[in-house]
Amino acid sequence: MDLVVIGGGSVGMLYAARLLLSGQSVRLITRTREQAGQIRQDGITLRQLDGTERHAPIPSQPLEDGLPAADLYLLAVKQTDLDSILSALSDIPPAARVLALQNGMGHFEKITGILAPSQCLFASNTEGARRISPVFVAHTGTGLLRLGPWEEAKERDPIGSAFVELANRSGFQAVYENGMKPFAWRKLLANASINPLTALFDIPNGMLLESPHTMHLMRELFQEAAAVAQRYGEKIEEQDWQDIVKICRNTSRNISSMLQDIRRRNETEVKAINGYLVQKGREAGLPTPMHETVLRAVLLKSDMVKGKGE
Ligand code: KPL
Repeated sequence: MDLVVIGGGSVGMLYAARLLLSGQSVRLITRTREQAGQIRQDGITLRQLDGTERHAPIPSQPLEDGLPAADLYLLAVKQTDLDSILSALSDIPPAARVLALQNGMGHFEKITGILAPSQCLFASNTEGARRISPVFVAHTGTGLLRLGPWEEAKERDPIGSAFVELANRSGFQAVYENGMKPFAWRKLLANASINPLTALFDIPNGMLLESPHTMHLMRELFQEAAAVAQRYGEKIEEQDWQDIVKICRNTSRNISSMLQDIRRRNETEVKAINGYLVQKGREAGLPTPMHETVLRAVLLKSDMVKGKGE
């Protein structure tokens, strides 16, 4: 299978490096020419969970040089960077698939707006990764990769199925799901309950479990988000809360993507995560005061670290 990973952030680098190291040919497309040049020169260093480091010599090129032909494009850019990638995606071969790995919501509308629904696959990924430099990524926690079409389809997608096998051979835990929408909602609930708190308190995921105060805040965020999800037809149960606690435990050393963004002075995905819940809550007449508060607080913190809040 011809595979292209789009995005030189933590998730893109993790997938590209592990797939390449298991013998799969893979190319990495970065948003900046500078990073592509550095990767072409140095390859990617992957720090594995056991602390050992491996070198992955990955061919890389910037997005502005266009997308090479492939069977599958792993779209590993943030929601906030999606708009700048969309026009390049409209030129991919008609038989190719795009696997969207975004956190939050909003990407479904954008991607299906330019590609045929049969070309679009969606993923929910709870693997923890940290970008240490443009050529260095650390794998910081095990998780599960679920992927498939957004809505239930009559037939299993052959490229999606082949990628599930490939990902499992590369050491990921991957499963094919016929209908990703419920999992996207659950991932949204997890990100909305974990990420803003880690970003505001500047702590790794696992530390949320260490204080009754953070546990309480996380639980309140979960309950508000669950009420919104239920209003949109998702049946949220106690097990879904337990799953969020498990994600924190399994990625305990991980610095959440939102905290990584704050630390690197990048725009966060808080609008696509907590902002989405506030918006959907408003449309359904459901108040979401906790999500509104963390949304404002993360936006403020983001401005402050960028020096705009002074
Ligand atoms: O998806 C994540 C993120 O950081 O965005 C989790 C699973 C919470 C891992 O940190």
